[in-house]
Amino acid sequence: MERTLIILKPDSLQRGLAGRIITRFEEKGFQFAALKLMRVSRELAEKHYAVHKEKPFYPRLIEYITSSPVVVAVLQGNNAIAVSRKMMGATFGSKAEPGTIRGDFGMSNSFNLIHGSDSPEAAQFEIGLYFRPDELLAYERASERWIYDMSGGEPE
Ligand code: D4T
Repeated sequence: MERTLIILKPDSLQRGLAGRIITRFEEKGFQFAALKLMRVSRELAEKHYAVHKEKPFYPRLIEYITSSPVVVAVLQGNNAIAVSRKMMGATFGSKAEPGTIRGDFGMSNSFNLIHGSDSPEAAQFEIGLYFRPDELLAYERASERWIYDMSGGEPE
């Protein structure tokens, strides 16, 4: 099973959408390996978004992510990165398809409600930035055998 980091950005909480967004991932069948409310420090934000340092939107991105608390979570599931990013929709709320999180809840391009790791390497790096190893929990869910067809030995 793959793990990925998601962040419900400040606008998700300020607009009272955090619970509904979390529910979408629960209903889809993801398992939460970690979940917490936190304030992102400038230092942490700069580490996370280092790849965007030279981009024109970088200063506003740092302002935004540090402006108010966020919910960070580690989602676990088969193809967790691709599946969760598909649920989020295109980066800009104005372009995201209806049915996706950004498409259903967002109008803004920069206030885009949610972050999700975009590769296994990014997921490993970002999970390590936001969580200590002992905050990641492994546990059995009774529903697991009805979320995936395991009859072939692999999740289907
Ligand atoms: P994140 O990283 O938040 O999951 O978003 P994406 O993976 O979908 O998008 P990204 O890395 O290209 O951009 C990171 C972050 O910067 C904001 N942004 C991006 C912005 O404010 N203006 C822009 O022109 C772009 C490209 C939105 C997401």
